[in-house]
Amino acid sequence: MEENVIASVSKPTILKLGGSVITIKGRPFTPNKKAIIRLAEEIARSNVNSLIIVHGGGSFGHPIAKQYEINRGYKDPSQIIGFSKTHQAMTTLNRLIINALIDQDIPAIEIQPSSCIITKSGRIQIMEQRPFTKLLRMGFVPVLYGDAVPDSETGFAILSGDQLISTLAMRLNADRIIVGADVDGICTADPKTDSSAKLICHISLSELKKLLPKIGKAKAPDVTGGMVGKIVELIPAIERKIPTIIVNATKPNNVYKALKNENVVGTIINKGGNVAKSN
Ligand code: IP8
Repeated sequence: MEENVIASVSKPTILKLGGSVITIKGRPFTPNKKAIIRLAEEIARSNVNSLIIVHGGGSFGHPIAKQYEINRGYKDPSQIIGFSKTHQAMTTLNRLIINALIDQDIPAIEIQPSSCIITKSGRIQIMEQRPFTKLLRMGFVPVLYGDAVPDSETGFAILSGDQLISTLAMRLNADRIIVGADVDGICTADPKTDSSAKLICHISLSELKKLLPKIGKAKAPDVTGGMVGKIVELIPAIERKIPTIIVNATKPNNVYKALKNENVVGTIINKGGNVAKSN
């Protein structure tokens, strides 16, 4: 396709589909097929122009990465096959997402983080983004995922989908970040262990930083840090004024509403604390 027939570029929306939404977290290598199909349908219905999707590892990437201690870096030759298996698990999950999206006529295209990213001690150091930004401009929907990636200091590392969304949002000057999680948003305490926890609809970055110690860590074998890890990763993008909303993607229509910029139950985080939308 020639440059002059490429659709005009608007700032992309970055959508994260959490691993606990698209897989059954306690059961290794078990996709939540119903959720995947529903989310693909919601994404298609929203008809968002310029979209990048990033998904998490859930019960595919995390248990195997943990078994081979991939997130500790290369220590022993026996881990090499574990790196391959972790990546294989992620591509298997990615295939299910891509298939569901294409079934909805969304021109989804897999982008393998392990082939275009090198981290340095777990942080993105090199990212070759030209192929997928070119595809994005042509109207494709790049689909990336948390992955086992080469690392210039430690040999290899686990790159979380959350670090990816934040980095992509900053590098591509994203319009917004939508995080589809398995909770309603950020609460005053950990909603999975504390029944008095209340949802916070809007929060500023400074308030969020104060609240972080009270928010729970993931219980499932999550090598990248659960909700706290998620939020810490988002901070640099929010600091650059990229509005971010966390919604419960296990509940039908939340991702659709967030993509359409409609009112939706969730937590909006922004740098200053004042945003247009409320619940
Ligand atoms: O679920 C981690 O991605 P996340 C992916 O977004 C792997 O933290 C390979 C464990």
